[in-house]
Amino acid sequence: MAKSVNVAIIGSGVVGSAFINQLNNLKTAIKYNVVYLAKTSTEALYSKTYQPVNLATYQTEAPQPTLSLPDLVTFLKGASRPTILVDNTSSAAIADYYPTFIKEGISIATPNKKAFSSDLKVWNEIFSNSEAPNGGLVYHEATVGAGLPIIGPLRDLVTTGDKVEKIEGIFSGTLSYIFNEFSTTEKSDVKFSDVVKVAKKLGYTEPDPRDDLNGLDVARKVTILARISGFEVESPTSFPVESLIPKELENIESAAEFLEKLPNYDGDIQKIKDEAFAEKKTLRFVGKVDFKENKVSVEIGKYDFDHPFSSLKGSDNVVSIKTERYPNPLIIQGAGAGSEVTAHGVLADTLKIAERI
Ligand code: NHO
Repeated sequence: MAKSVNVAIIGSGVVGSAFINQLNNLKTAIKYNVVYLAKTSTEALYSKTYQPVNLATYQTEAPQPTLSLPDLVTFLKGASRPTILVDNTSSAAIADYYPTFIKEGISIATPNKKAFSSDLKVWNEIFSNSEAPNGGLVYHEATVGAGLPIIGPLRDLVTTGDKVEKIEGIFSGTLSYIFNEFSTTEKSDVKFSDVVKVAKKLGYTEPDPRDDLNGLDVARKVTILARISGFEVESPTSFPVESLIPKELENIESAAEFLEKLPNYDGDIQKIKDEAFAEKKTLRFVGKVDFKENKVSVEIGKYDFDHPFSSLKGSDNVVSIKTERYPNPLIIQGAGAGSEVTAHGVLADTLKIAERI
């Protein structure tokens, strides 16, 4: 008989709906029974007899109220098959519950960064529960670089005994786009505020661009990579993070007013860009983990015109991993944002878990 596993999906937004569509079109030997699908925080599809949810028609089916997290654990544990919980939300409450799910033997695949980049205590709890007998597995490739293979290969290097010396990368699709357009190897007078406005218009930024420009999303991703490499980062606010938001505009209420006033500060970043250009360098917004200098940081960096970071295109991500085995760094580059690539990262993790449980 073919192997089958149960899947519980939480969230059907941008990534969640792409995930559901990819799962629905999957052709593998393992059968995936979606026994619970929370479309939103209030509406869910499930049946007491664990009948699979129809992924082709889920959008129009009449929902029931969602189960509370403790009730969800009870429901999933009542099934005869092992379960993979796919969290496609950015909910901190669900992330805080990961240690319990894992302790109860429920595995997790997720692009939600919250649990892995908040307090170190939660990270430790998640992975110690996962290593315990009967603990669930945890895969979170899409928390850094969307579908790019970064976390898996980095974990493989570390577990096989390699020593990370330095990780350096461009981890925000939004900030990649902004800097790739703003600071080029050819002279340009394009203004920082204009690039931010175009990025917003193209849908590359969060509704309030300050949520990209404050560097916190990059800090969360760097926290995750640092921890995998063995750097015990306490939280994403425990190391220096350069914000691209002018101090005076931090507390302005609306995103619209922020964008209106941003041009007043173009001169400051233009000066840094011109200085870099004179040295034949570009500006890039980078996250770094440097073991030699015992330092984790998020900042604007300057890169020679012929450095791989300088030739980055669109909203691509890039990471350079220097280890004992790879003194010439391992470079991973490609689309690091978007629903399809993020969803495929989550789905690939789901398949890996299914093979192991
Ligand atoms: P949405 O579209 O807001 O969807 C979230 C859904 O969860 C909503 O439908 C909401 O109703 C539901 N929900 C919330 N709480 C719930 C609860 N308690 N129970 C049930 N449902 C609940 O968010 P996204 O965009 O689909 O994101 C989902 C997760 O993927 C987030 O953790 C996000 O950080 C992560 N993620 C998204 C993207 C993306 O493409 N949208 C990326 C990476 C990770 O690589 C992508 C990217 O663009 C990264 C970034 N913008 C960059 O680098 O510039």
